[in-house]
Amino acid sequence: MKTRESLDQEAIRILRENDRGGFTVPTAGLYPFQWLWDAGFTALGWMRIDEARAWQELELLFQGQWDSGMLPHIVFHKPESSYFPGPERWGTHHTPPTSGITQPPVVASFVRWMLERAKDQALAEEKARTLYPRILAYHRWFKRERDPHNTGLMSTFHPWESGADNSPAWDEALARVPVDPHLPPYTRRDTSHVDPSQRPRQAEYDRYLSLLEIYKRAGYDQLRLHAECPFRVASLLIDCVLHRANRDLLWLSRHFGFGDEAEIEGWLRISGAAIEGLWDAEAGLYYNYDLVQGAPIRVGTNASFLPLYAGTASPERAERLARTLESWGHQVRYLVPSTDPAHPKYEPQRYWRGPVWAVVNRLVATGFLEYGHLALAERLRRDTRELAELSGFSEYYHPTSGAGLGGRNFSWTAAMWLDWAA
Ligand code: 9YW
Repeated sequence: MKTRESLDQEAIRILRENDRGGFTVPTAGLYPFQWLWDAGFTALGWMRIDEARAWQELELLFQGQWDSGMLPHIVFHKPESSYFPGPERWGTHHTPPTSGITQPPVVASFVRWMLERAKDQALAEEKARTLYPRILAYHRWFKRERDPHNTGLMSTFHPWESGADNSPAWDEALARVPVDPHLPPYTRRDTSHVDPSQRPRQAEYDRYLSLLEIYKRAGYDQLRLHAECPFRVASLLIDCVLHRANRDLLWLSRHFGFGDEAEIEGWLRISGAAIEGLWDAEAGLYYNYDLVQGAPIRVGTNASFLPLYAGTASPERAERLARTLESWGHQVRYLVPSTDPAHPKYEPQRYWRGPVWAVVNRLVATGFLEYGHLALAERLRRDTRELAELSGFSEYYHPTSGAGLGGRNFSWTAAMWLDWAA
């Protein structure tokens, strides 16, 4: 059992060691570039140590932004061979090199948090004001190119975009993706860093990469992908995070007097109702949605609680979600497992199929706290703290044993300690 002081020092050491001069790698070796939502969480951690460095994390992330407004999920700032697929395989021809898909858009919300908490208010005002138009362009891209029919739900084109790569929620939708018969040969790198029993299976990787070939053939034209991409889902991680991000963008617009309120309020009205349409009264939680089949995906995940973070749920639904999460809490020692522990596809050690992720705990706990479920919010914080005390700052954790899994010395887990769990 590690002490709070030694963990404080360890978390700071991890961020400093993973710093590559303005951006933070999630963990050395396994993930040697800058990832979108990792950068957001990691910036919250940097805020506790060095505010200027925290803002810089987001500035470097936006160096990868496309002219369309899209913010890619990986920015390949410097060449590194320890990760696959790298920039050549993505073939996006962007400078700096980037991937061609996005990830949960946490940035607007975290910029608001950073601004509200900053000790150096002058710096925070300047940085947030400069970031604002770039975030707005990103959210406009979502609305224009991922929701062209104004349904209120964004099309997610890759399991990687959801942030929860191999969640059982994507199994059926991914199984329908044909493996490209001309898929260029490749060697996975992830399984040379981490025990393969804690990573996605090979059949999933072949389909992850087959999707890339489809994007390249479509020239990354998003509107073509609505017709041509065989994997299209509405992901709670994307939709709930974006809904809250738009609430916070609205707040920033008012704060700075940018005058974009009417546009953003219009998005919020539609997305709020659409997220509530994902509620399942019988299960007592929200489901992701398969846009190809036009049907809910009946697998409970840690994202099933995120409409609380979005702020779209009624108090009655929040109460019901609390009961559901408590029932999960009787089945595992540490909340929140990434898959319903009673689901047949629950695998407690395999990545997004069961393990606990500190960053999702942070979002779910924020939701319960804001709906007045203080004891449950506190339990999530305590569980996250105890996992770090038991097993250090791992990528994810076993919900029963608390063992650290995946990559070690992990930036966003260390950041969540500094920002929240400690
Ligand atoms: C990969 C960096 C990323 C996270 C994702 C997580 C994993 C990368 O690591 O994906 O190559 O599989 O699933 O959410 O941003 O920490």
